[in-house]
Amino acid sequence: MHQAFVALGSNLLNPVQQVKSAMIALASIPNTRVIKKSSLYQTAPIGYETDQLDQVPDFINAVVALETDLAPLALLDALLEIENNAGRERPYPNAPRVLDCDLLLYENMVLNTEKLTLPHPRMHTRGFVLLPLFEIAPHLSLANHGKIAQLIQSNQFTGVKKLPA
Ligand code: PH2
Ligand code: MG
Ligand code: MG
Repeated sequence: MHQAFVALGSNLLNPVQQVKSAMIALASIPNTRVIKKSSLYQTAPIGYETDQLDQVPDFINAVVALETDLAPLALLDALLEIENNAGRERPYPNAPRVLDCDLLLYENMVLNTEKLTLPHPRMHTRGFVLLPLFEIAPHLSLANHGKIAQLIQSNQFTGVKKLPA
């Protein structure tokens, strides 16, 4: 079995329900178990122009730890299928989405291919990923950016609010 971490995000069509349903869908991937689930977090949108921001709804984000027998690309395909089943459309980059399922980490694997980059190339800059990840894996280190506890300490991540269980 291999350990993997997946980030979930939604800012369209009842995001809380989308993320909860995605957690259930992850548990039904073949040869895969959900080991840990973070709380849900309400997070301010990152990576949009300031003049767009008032039109972009807040996200709900969470991170899940998996154990899987699937290889990374097979797991990625399963994640894309979960997005598609949720009705994911891609009208333009960073469009509001019913569900985004990003493979963050697969063991300590470092991979740079067209289809998949591991660790996820932006995860070390994103409070909406690091804070839920820290909740379920406080001792984790990234192959390329060190301890996540350290990353959280040295960045002032704002706009990430843990929701009550
Ligand atoms: N996902 C993005 C871009 N910006 N901001 C927040 N708060 N949460 C996200 O999941 C997110 C984002 C691209 O995938
Ligand atoms: Mg994403
Ligand atoms: Mg994605």
